[in-house]
Amino acid sequence: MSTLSKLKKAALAAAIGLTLSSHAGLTVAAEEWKFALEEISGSVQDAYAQKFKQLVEEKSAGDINVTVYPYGALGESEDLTELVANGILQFTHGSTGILGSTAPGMQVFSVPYLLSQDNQVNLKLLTESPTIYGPIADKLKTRNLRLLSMYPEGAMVWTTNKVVRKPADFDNVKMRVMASPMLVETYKSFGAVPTPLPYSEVYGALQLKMIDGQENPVFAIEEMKFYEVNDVMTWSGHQQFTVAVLSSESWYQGLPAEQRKIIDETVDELAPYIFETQATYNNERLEKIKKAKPSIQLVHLNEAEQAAFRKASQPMRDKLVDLAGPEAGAVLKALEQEISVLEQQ
Ligand code: 6CS
Repeated sequence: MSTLSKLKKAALAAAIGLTLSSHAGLTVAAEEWKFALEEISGSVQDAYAQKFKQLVEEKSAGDINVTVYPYGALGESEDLTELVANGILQFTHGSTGILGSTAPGMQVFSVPYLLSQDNQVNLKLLTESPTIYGPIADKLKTRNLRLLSMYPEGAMVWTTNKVVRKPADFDNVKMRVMASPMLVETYKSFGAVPTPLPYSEVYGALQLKMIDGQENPVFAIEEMKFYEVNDVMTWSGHQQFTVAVLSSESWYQGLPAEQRKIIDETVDELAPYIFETQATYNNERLEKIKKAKPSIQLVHLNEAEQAAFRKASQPMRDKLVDLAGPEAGAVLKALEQEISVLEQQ
């Protein structure tokens, strides 16, 4: 093939969203699957997507190329979910905090103290739960979203400028939350002033003192540099940051069986990998923060201190029903039941 016709073919393939790969001695058009992240390169979501890319490309022997789009390339979290629902992107991550505005039942994961302190329990729950892959996934299907998997990205840690050990310490403290009505209500119940903001605006808002604090896992506090503009990190034990891996339902259903199998197998293989990776990332990033800012104050709430926040947020169970309907209340009860059974095993 002449260089010109090779170039023409490449340009045409690029125009229709295909890339070229060599297969059994022939140059064939590889399909491109686009995977968007709500986080930057080097994040936990990036680790997931890069491994997904590696496994899918290996399993398809080069017939499929996965392109990973880090946060900032395509839009905010809500935009990414919309692009997947419309079939423009094939995969995205959806933080349950933000996904609640698309699928109200997802707000169940914003109920404080829901998940177990034991991540082996959470691994089983988030990858196999009949409630998650039954009623919750069915609700997402009505928005043309397929729930492929869920995983935690680490314990939520508060960053603030003052020490917060009891709900009264949150008085007048403006805490940034993801745009979820449940998170707004939760932080009100904790005694703070919740302030929803997009992820990209948190650093600037902290720097300009438009907000006083925020919550996120340690790896995110490090890579988004929130520790530079806050002085205290507090492990409150109230929640894990959980995320859903989503694809377009109609796109998935239209795939040949062998490609659906590649996705399903890859997602299964990734579950233990990402559970371990997020723990490593969170541990390593804490060391980075301590090195970069030795003055950072690290606070771990003890059992009694946690109990005060737990008590203050008790009405959130009823609030979930007010905000997301009785089905969400039933989902919460079913998940609590599953967690308690898994904890006994
Ligand atoms: O706080 C947020 O909005 C974001 N936090 C993380 C760790 N991932 C994505 C999410 O949008």
